Amino acid sequence: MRILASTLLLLGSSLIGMVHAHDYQAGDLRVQHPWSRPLPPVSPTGAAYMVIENHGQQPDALIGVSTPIAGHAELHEHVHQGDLMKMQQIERVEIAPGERVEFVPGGYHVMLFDLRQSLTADTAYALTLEFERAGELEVEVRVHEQPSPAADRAVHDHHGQGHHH
Ligand SMILES: [Cu+2]
Repeated sequence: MRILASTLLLLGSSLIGMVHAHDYQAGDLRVQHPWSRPLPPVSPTGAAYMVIENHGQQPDALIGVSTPIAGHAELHEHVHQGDLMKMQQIERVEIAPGERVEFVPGGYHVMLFDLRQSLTADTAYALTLEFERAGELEVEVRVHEQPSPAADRAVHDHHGQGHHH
């Protein structure tokens, strides 16, 4: 009985942590679960991912990123060039009203250069997002392996299907 109770407590707090404690709001924008993959300490570069939703009536755009743990941070996208995938810097990422933009491995990402702190699993760092309308928002990026993509994606796909037919 005692084991069951503590298991439920643990499960409950981790769910709360995922759904509530790690979302950020700036005006009509919601930033969900910023995260980075752990990397070996020697790695000079890294990347950060998140989901940004625009719940307002006005378009907005992510136009800048910075963090104390990197000498330099850029917005990047992956583009296909024939059979090759390469990444390149972009000036801005538009977030239209009602839209959900995912920063994921192989897609949009925040690129970190000249890391001053290694991306060690179970640590976190501050990242400042600069939005055209909503202004600056500081979020905490958590370092861990890809967050249970199966469970996450199932929810998102279901969500998407409901809105796209
Ligand atoms: Cu990149």
